[in-house]
Amino acid sequence: MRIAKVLIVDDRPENLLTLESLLEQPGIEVVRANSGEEALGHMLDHDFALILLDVQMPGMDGYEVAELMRGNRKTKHIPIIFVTAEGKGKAQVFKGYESGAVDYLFKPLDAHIFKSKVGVFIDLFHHKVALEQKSLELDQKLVELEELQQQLEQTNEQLLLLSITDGLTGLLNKRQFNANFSHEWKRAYRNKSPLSLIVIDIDYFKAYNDTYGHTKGDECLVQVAQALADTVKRDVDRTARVGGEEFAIILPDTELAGAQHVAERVRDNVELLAIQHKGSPVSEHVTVSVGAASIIPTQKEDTLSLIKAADAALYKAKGDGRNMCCS
Ligand code: GH3
Ligand code: MG
Ligand code: MG
Ligand code: MG
Repeated sequence: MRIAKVLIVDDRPENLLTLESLLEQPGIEVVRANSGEEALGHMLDHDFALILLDVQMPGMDGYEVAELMRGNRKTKHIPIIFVTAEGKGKAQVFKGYESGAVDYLFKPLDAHIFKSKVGVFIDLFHHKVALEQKSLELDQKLVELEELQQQLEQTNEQLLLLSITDGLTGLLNKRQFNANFSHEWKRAYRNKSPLSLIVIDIDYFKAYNDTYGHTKGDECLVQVAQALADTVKRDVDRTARVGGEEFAIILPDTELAGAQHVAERVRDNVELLAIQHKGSPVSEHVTVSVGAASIIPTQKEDTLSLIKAADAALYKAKGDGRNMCCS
């Protein structure tokens, strides 16, 4: 338990001695002051549980000390009990309360009354200290809670990201492609705006795996995916891995000419990766075939029509010799 400090202020040493002996008990530390000025000096160094203040003192009297304390943010909550000579009128007592005292005791002091009154304030002080401690602990908990909430948010964001991305390439996964595609379809239908779809398939990828192994095959997929992501510049465009070695790009607000342009850049950029492919009959490097299609939707739920059109264009690109774009 924290020591409760009590300041006693009196100009007469014998009064200070009396007060000190009455206050002598474990848990209480007494600080003495011989004048109002000295009392104020102590205020800044200590956190007092209680002040016992003489009224009549040469120099600054008890009322002035009390008023100065009330005017100071640091000391205004410290309880003051005036201790003064008996025989003073009611007016004096009122003046004492007005200057901020919580009680008024008369000398000679009755030990029993004195101790019980002081005891009340010492108890209140301990209660206050305990509450302050609790409040500090709660503040600390609040900081921890905020940290935990931040971690939770980050984890949720990571989970969300993982649930929509393809683990190998970091592109959107098939499920998210479907969700985005149907969303963009509805928007294009509402706005009567063109929606384009590009589908991409790596040429002779089975042969690539057979020649270089599955691990190299995976590395190739990552590189191709990166080339696709780098090719597609607009924020609204969405690039996804929709099959083993198949990719798709959704191009909102894009007409066929725009889609054809992107398709050709995609094909070109993959070829420029210059990934060696000895097993390919069409090129010494890894290449892709690309199908593009565009539509202004006239039906609310007919997403398959655009997918079929793009797939048909891809099939044509494969049939016409691969490493090419069709639409
Ligand atoms: P085509 O030019 O007609 O597209 O020939 P292809 O060999 O690419 O076509 P096919 O569909 O016959 O083969 C696709 C191959 O892609 C089969 C499989 O070995 C490979 N593949 C699919 N998914 C993965 C993958 O996640 N990693 C690796 N390394 N290979 C994959
Ligand atoms: Mg005096
Ligand atoms: Mg395929
Ligand atoms: Mg293929």
